[in-house]
Amino acid sequence: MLDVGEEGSVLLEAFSMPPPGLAAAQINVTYDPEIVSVLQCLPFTGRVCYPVGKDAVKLTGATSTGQEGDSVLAQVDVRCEQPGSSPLELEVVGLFDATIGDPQPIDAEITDGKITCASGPSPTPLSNFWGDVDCDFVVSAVDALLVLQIVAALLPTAPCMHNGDVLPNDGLNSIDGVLILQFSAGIIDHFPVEQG
Ligand SMILES: [Ca+2]
Ligand SMILES: [Ca+2]
Repeated sequence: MLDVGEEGSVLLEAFSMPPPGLAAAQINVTYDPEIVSVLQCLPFTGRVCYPVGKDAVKLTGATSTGQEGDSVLAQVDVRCEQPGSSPLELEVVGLFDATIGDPQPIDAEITDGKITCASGPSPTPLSNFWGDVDCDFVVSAVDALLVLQIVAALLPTAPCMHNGDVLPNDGLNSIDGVLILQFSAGIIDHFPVEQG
């Protein structure tokens, strides 16, 4: 799982290749270019790996001796572009073993991968819940009291002080505290700042 803008790597691996081992491979990997972009594809031992179009990388290559067991074929470096999930679909065009003079196809079970991009720590927009200076999403007498304490310099700040200036253009002062108190008591049903 990556955040948007974050980079990560995906390994293309071959598992449990029987003797004489994997020698030639051609594999296409497709992905969702809306979600991820491929920065580069690093092949291992005797292979080449390159992007094809906007939504695929192609891995191809051959080694004269086979690779038995598990091996890494390539490393694909990706970056998350959008929140979401991109499949990594593998299409095995061909896998051949290292039988000299007569490479035999290898049957392989394909395991597709997936990349999940989280939206990440996007900056939360500073939205106003007017009158609520202690961030509890309730406008109460406590909020009015906090404003009055700030105005009296008894308190340096409040967690959501930006919600306190309900009569704008004159800074935070005792009028704001009174308005918040009136709102909490139901005497007024909106603040001057909310008009227009
Ligand atoms: Ca509150
Ligand atoms: Ca004010």
